[in-house]
Amino acid sequence: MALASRYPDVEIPDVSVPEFVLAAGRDKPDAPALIDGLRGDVITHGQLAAYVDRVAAALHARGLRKGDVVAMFCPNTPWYPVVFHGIAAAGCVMSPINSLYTPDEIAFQLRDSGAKILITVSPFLDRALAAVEKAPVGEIVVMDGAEGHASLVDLLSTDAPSAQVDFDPADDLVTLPYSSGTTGLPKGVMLTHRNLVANVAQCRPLIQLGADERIIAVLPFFHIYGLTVLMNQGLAWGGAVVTLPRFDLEDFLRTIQDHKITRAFVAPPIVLALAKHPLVDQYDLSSLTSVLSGAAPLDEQLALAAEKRLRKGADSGVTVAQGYGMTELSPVSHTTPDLGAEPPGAAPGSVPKGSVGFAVPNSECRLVDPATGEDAAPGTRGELWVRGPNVMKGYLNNPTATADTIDADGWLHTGDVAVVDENGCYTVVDRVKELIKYKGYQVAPAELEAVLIGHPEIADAAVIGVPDEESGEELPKAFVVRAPGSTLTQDAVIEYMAGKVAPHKKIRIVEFIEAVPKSAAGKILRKDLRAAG
Ligand code: 4UW
Repeated sequence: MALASRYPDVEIPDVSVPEFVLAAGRDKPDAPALIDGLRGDVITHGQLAAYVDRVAAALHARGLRKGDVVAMFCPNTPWYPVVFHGIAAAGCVMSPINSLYTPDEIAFQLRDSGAKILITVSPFLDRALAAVEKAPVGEIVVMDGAEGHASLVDLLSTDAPSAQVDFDPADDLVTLPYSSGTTGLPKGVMLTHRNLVANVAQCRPLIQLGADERIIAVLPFFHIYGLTVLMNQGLAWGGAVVTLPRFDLEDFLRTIQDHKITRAFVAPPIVLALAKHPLVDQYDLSSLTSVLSGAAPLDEQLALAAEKRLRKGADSGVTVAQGYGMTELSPVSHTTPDLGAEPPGAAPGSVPKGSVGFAVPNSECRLVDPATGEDAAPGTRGELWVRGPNVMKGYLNNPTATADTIDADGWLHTGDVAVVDENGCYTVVDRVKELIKYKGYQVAPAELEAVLIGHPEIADAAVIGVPDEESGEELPKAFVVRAPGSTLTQDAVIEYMAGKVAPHKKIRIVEFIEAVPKSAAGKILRKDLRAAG
């Protein structure tokens, strides 16, 4: 049975992402759009629109056209949104690369996405150059400049004519982030202009950002949560987005205080710091009205503790609550509304703390018993399926994985298990897919298994996530079958992997086994490994 959103449908304008997101700023060209949280540099809404036009023109002048992929390998700065919207306004597709990636991981994405240009920053240039040796691109642009490379200043100072692009928002891709989805290796998630425009519009009735709000952007723009919720939602209603290049608790707290941040969209480790770290008391955080956490489960008691602490002394009504999303959903499917923005008939503050809130407008959900494929009985758990205008177009060059994830009726199977209460509030209670989340980042077991098997002394391997009581994190654990005669140690396996993958994907526990349990079809029986510990 399809459960419709409790919110009335919203209009989804049939326009490109830059046209939609930059519209609000046209009425307030001198107001800040982007602020560097550390340096204080400001880009106004008027400058943003002008710069976006120049970046698009420079890309067109290089011969790039609709559908061409441009990869971005950059930390959060005020220039990231300029470049993203410039790429989008040129009709090109921005593929965001995780800042922590190793050259091998970067090369995989460049090759798989077919990126024509790589845009990076000078501190990342060594890794970028090592990656393009394996997966060549036409050009590397270094935003802040480097010998022999075009810089952002070069792009902005082009006198080429503005790019003229005839958009078909429902069909044209705007971004290509990578996700492992429910199984297998990372895949390019094809998100259209309409997907991203829809998702910002769908959040509007729940998260009612005012034109004078300030959003702190510490979560990375290279993750779809940062791209849609922090950057695009933050700009679309005329507010200002204050960027930080990485999470450092003192910088984060000082930026909230000094820039009078009103909203923080974060992940659970930041809520943990807000609840527990002594430094928090040294800053005036009273400008905050809302802290929303997502990307991994947030403990209910932790949310309550953070909320209590932030309210103390500040006489503020700040709320700490949760949203839920997935790259393949652009990403928001559920979130906790602002107080007073509950759907018709629901009482203010009626979202339980452990819940991820209501389904966004224009969407429907189902909770399905994975064993039977039937709808779960009311009030009982089932796999969450979502249908709506924010569901991806599919996985790049992978019709099989697409068909395994989006069924013939358009339902996207999330691989997460949820329950819904009588008010229509959803709570995520489990995950039935392979994916591991470490500090909100994706860790795909299949990817780590492939790297492990690349070791000459490893005959076979399987990876699962195991809960760590102390940190509340899931830790990637490898079950390793040694090659005959090998004396490989646990530490040697950990060290080998640390040299090959980004820090969040490191194997943290190793157990040697005789054979990896597999089904007759050769699928790793992860639940047997889980049961064995
Ligand atoms: N509780 C439990 C949660 C939760 C969760 C996500 O890397 P991806 O593909 O995407 C994300 C997106 C997170 C997000 C988007 C919009 C938003 O508003 C918000 O909260 C404010 C968060 O992480 O990983 C998707 C997977 O991450 C898990 C879940 O398994 C999902 O399929 N996940 N949010 N609140 N688990």
